[in-house]
Amino acid sequence: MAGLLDTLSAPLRRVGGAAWGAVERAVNEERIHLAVTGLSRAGKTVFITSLVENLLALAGGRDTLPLLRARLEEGGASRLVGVRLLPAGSLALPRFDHAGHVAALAGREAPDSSAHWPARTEDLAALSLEIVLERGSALGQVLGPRRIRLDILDYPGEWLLDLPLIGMSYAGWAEAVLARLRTPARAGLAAEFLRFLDLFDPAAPADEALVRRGHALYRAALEAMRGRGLRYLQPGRFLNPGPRGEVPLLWFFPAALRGAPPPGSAGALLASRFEAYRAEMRAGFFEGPFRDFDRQILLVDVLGALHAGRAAFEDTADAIADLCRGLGGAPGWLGWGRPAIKRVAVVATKADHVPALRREALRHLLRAVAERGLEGRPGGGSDGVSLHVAAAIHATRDDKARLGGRDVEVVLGVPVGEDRARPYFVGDVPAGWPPEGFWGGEYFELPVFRPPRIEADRGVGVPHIGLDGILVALLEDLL
Ligand SMILES: Nc1nc2c(ncn2[C@@H]2O[C@H](COP(=O)(O)OP(=O)(O)OP(=O)(O)O)[C@@H](O)[C@H]2O)c(=O)[nH]1
Ligand SMILES: [Mg+2]
Repeated sequence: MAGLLDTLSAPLRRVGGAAWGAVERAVNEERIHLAVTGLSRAGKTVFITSLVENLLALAGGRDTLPLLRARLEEGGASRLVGVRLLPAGSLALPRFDHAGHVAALAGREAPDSSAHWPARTEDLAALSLEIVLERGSALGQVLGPRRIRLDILDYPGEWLLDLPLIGMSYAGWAEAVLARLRTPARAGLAAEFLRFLDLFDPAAPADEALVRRGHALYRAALEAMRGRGLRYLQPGRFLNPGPRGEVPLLWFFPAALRGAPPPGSAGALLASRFEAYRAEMRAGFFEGPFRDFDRQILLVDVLGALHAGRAAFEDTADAIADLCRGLGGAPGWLGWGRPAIKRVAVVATKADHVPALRREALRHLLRAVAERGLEGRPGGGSDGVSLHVAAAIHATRDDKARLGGRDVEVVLGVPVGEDRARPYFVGDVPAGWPPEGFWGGEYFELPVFRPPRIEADRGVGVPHIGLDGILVALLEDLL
């Protein structure tokens, strides 16, 4: 049987190896560009690291992804032939440092061998993974195994929010940012910048020192807002400049223009830098490596936003809504034709902060957040969209504790910097958009639990919640 493809291919082989390679790839290889997206600190890098480790472990015979394993079983045997990280080849992008992230989680980088979370992402990084599957059908016997090539991109989360920005003019963007900045949750944090703006005249001749001062104050305001859990923060490179560091096109800030600014004025300088920034992000990020993806994971730290208070929660929801609109996947998205996104998995991350009983409520809360975005999605609605609750790395275990005279479900985890496990009670997770009475007004952060120390060399995978369901939803048509 296996001879059939050989017989059919014989003329092509004579034409040349390159032609044969192309035919073989067309028949046997499916290339998927998977964008793992999310705002800053949503959990992208941890997610990719765990996904890869668990896929490698699954191929090594460990039951790390039960739903995926079940999907690949046929007649009592697995159709999974293998999983491997592909060599970097001639990639123009930096490579995702999978080994480095695993080493941190395995405690190899710490003097006391304790596990650490990977560091904040400062630049784009790419990774390619190949999943080899036996074909189920009789035709499979003729053609041999299929290869699914997953190209995955990691990037600093702050940059994603430049997506709504690149469709705007300077004047329109500044107006929108200033309206948000003057809301009560932000005005206090941006007070010094707002006072500066009161005295700033965009029609006056450009004074570089003054423009730099405005830029520094705006940037300080963004940092203060990020520190309070606010997430709708633009431009992304003000918070995370990336490998090119401080370049003059960054030195702008939002200021209200009254009509077109005269040539040589401060307003004209701000607008020209905004245009240069926009053009660079568009060419270097959104139209470059970010352009071709056809499946998407959107990670949302719903619990973190909920705990940071009403302003942070609404801010995250607004950001997610605008991203869903932009990333929705209709051809012609933001004016340049891009392939449609076939499947989107929207995921509430870090679900190991709540015990199993409350994860269903978290899913409903995620639905409420996602629905606002999906309504405005080009092409409309929730086609191809699935909702999930997950923890890329399960750093806790469920337990019960006595609190205020009653038994409550808690999670047990070791906070970073401590060495004993503590119970943590997340409080109520509303099973929908939080009602008025929900908000207490205070701000607090979710505890950061130490990750479990993984055994990097044994290929046993990483404990997680829900990664298998996400993979099945995203890749089902290919499995
Ligand atoms: N308990 C728990 N914490 C998590 C999980 N995933 C992420 N975290 C926490 O969230 C932090 C941020 O995760 P990253 O994966 O670095 O987030 P990111 O989206 O890559 O962030 P940027 O690179 O800054 O955009 C980690 O350092 C952990 O503290 C998880 O599954 N469980
Ligand atoms: Mg990251």
